[in-house]
Amino acid sequence: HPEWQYLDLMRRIWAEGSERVDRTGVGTRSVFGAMLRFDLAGGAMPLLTTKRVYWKTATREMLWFLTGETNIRPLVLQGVKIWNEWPHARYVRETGDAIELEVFVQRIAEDEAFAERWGDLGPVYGKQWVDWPTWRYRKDGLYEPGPGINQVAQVVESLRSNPGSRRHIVEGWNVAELERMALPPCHKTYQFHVADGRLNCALYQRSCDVALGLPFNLWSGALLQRMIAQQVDLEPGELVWMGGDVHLYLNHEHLIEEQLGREPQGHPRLEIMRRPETIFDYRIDDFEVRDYTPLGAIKAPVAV
Ligand code: UFP
Repeated sequence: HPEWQYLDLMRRIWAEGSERVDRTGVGTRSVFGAMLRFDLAGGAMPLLTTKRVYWKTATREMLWFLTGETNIRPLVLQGVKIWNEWPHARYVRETGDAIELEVFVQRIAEDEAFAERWGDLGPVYGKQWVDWPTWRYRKDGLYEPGPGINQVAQVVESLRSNPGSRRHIVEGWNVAELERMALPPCHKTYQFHVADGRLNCALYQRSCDVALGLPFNLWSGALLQRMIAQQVDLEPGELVWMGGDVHLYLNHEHLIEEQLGREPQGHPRLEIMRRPETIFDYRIDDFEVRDYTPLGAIKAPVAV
């Protein structure tokens, strides 16, 4: 079962990882450099079955990326909570007003002006993917903003017109803008590759929280691959996931021990119910997961 790759990675990091103090102060065990491979033929997805993964939440996030949006408000209004901690932490830090996370999120939902001021994550994934900023020089020697680059649209176009290319890349790591991002991109590079009528995808993740982040990142990477494959009329191929600093937080011990005692359950598949006009026209109802009978969810605190 392909999920053993995930469980083996988790086991290895917990047993052999180097203990290090990380940015969050929580502490991790970490290995540097890891690879997982998943064959998406027949609709198979890297959706963990040893605990329930909220794939609809991850799907809503992916669709939000594709809109170019960087404010958490549209996610909050859909009940997606995954990005809430970051703007909340910034609000508390910058205003000194130590309001509860729930109260902060409620205000983001109800007060559009407040959301405008405090709900933005800076130029994170969505912005870089579909509107990478450019600059051009004016005659007077000053420069002004040029048209943004839609990397996702360009990759779809290049996969159609020049499938053999080795340059099908969507990049999130915009060095000049890192400082303005709430979190520099973790799943920073996607490369696509066409062979034998199949669309492969390599995903490079510089930093990976194996317990809480990776289950989402695997689903989302495969989802993007599936949507793009559909748009360019190719069969889904392999997802090759590569991690840089691949770690487990020390306060996730209960999750790790529980999950490592479990075994994979069946083979979930993703069905895309419709073929939208473009890569930007997918909706949450277009996705259905079949044969997903996971073991129960395991809660653990996210390190901010
Ligand atoms: N993280 C993930 N996947 C993501 C995401 C964050 O694993 O998609 F946005 C984790 C990795 C790390 C932390 O534990 O969040 C980011 O911290 P840093 O920027 O210090 O690497």
